[in-house]
Order: sequence, then C-alpha cells, then structure tokens
Amino acid sequence: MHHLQLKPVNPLSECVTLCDYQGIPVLYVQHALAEAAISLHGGHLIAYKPTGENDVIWLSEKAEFATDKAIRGGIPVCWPWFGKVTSPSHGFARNSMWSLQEHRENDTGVVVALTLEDTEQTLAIWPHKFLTQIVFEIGSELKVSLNVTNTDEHDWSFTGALHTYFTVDDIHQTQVTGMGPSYNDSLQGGTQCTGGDILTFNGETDRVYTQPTDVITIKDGQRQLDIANTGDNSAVIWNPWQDLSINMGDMADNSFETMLCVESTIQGEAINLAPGATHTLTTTVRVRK
Ligand code: TA6
Repeated sequence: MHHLQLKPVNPLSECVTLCDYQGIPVLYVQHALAEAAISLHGGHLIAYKPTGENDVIWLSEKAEFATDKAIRGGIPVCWPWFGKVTSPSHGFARNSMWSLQEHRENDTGVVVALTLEDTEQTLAIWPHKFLTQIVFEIGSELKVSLNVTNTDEHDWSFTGALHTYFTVDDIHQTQVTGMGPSYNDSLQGGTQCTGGDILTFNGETDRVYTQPTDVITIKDGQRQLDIANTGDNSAVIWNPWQDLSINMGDMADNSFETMLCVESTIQGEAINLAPGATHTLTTTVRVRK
C-alpha cells in the first residue's frame, strides 16, 4: 500500500495499530477485506485498498507530514469552509490534530471515529463552538461520514468538502460520468456552463458541478469506481495538470497523470445549524469489476 513506511507504536486491536509517520500519529487498519491508513493530523484518510485491488486513494509521493500543513492526497477534510474565502485555505480542520474517539471491528470491516472540538485557537479565527466527528467505515467499500454538530448557543453556518484524491491509471484515458450537466468553471471565475454526459481530461480542470446524480463514476480503462455522496450540494472535480503540479512543492511534476479529485462538497449555499443540530456529509466509494 503506497510507499509509506509506518512505524508501529502500539497495537490497539487485532485490526488497528497506532503508528508514527514523520512525527504524525497514523492509524494503520488491516482487515481481511481491506487495508487503510488514517492520519490523526487532519482527520485525514491517506490510504484505502480493498483486498486484491489496487490503491483507491491517491497520496502524493511528495506529501509533507507536518502539523501546520495539509497532507497532499488522501481525503482532506475541508471544514468549516471550502476554498480560499478566508485563511487557512479550505478551513482549519485539515490542519488540526483530531482525537481518536473509538474503533471497532467485525467480519464486515473496521470502524474508526475521530473528533475535533473548538479550542482557543479555533475560536480566535472562527468564533463558534462545535463538535465535528469523522467516521471511517473500512471494508469491501469505504464510507466516510462527517458529522457536524453545533454545540454553541447561537446558529452558525458552514461549507466544506470531503476532498477525495482518487488514483487513476492514466488521466488521459479517464472518463467521469454522473456529474450532471451544470457546472461553474473555477478556471473562468465561476462562469456557469453546461457540459456533456462524459467528462474527459486534457488540461487543468477545476469545476463545481451543481446537479450531480446519485452516483458519480470514474473509469480509467482498468477499473470503475462508483462514488455516492450525501449531505452535499455539489461535486467538485479537480485535476491540476502539469504546470500547477510543477508549481506545487508537494506534488511530483507528472503526478497529475495518476490522480483525480472528485469531492463531496457543500459550496455556495452554506448549511445553517441551530444549537444542538447536526448535519452529515458523506462519501462512499466502491470498486466495480
Ligand atoms: O477543490 C479544488 C480546489 O479548491 C482547487 O481550486 C485547488 O486549489 C485544490 O482544491 C487544492 O487546494 P489546496 O489548498 O489543497 O492546494
């Protein structure tokens, strides 16, 4: 699974081991049905692979693991805002240390839950109390649920994303379907556009699809990935292509050829939460033969 040399620190159960990777705590999950790795920094899944399949989740070979940075690849948790509306870009959740809440396992897989709560630092940049939980269900398919709860005494609102980086065999041979026709093109300042049923790639792509269907499919010539999202209002599809990859310190120059982001996104219209209310954003990924 990937190139990661995880250093085992402490076995937590038969299937879950606490490891260290460059000073960052990482949970390594090994089960008869799948293998996965989850960084507590960012609440960030960095690897997932059903047994007998290739890696589903892409991780940059130049990803930096440091407590003040987001990891390039995996499933960054963009929260409580999406994009560059304010600093840090894509919110503070992906730059924060999450806590292990629980893990359990049975014949169908392993469940790992992490939590993030407001601190003095988060309140200084975003003045709202919250309890955000991320639940990873790791088995023959992968389900990730972000449960956002308002623990404050006033309403607040948020945007965000499960910004999944998928591995593809070759971006030039990759086709996406199910994203729907309507999108706002971030490369044209958010201009509203209408596209066809099949999306292919021949240059930088950064689009917010506003009417995705229930299942978005990636076919790369070798396999099919089905992605089902809930609690979202859009799906962002992103590939940086070559120039941007060269400009990003944490991506190898040609690494854009083997990755594609298809994101479960809350974007544009924010979700408003009353005190005590919870909203759940999910993404489920299945490998199809
Ligand atoms: O989701 C697409 C996007 O917002 C792009 O515009 C691009 O910037 C990408 O995410 C990565 O953002 P990051 O802050 O991780 O470099």
